[in-house]
Amino acid sequence: MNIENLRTSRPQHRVLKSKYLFAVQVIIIAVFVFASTAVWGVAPQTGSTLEVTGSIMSDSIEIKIGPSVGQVTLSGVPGVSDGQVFTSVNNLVVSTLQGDDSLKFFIESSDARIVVDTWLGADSVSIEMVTLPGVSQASAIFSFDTGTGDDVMEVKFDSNVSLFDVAMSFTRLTATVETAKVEFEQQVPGTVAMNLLADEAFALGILFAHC
Ligand SMILES: [Ca+2]
Repeated sequence: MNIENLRTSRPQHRVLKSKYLFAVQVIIIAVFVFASTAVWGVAPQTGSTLEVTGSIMSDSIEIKIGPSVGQVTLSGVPGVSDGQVFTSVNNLVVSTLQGDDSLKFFIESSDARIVVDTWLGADSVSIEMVTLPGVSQASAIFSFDTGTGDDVMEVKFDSNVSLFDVAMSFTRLTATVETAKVEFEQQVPGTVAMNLLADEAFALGILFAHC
């Protein structure tokens, strides 16, 4: 190899090295992104929609809605600070991924819209909703997809309004024994419109009490 060839080969070597480093960086970033959405949770807010995603482990997540309108407080979401508060939220979408997850909602509000997907694992989901004083109407729209595993859903309402619209759906992927319990306490005279949709795998129990 003459001197001229040596001079021309060095830039090519640098180009190859640069491409190699770029590929390594891309792989590292891809692994980091995958790990960040799997081992840790995320909670991005887009407009009025908050999407909460748990980890692939067994999570114990608590979500408080209210008492201020649009306020949501998260605890137990890996990667998200406990007690972190979100505002102007009208729609809440929660996925717990794999693991035997515990998901609890405490709602002090007269309007709640929640979509839950518990993915794999034997999961438990509970919702307690209490309407605010001085409000005459309330609405709750809950959608549950329990994925695989035998899961337990419990929903309790404490109503102080004269008109309450409730719509809930319970679906699952492959589980054979699913349990859904609904308790409704109407504290004042009024009307409750409850629309329930559950597929055949759910043992659905409803307890209604009124003043
Ligand atoms: Ca999980």
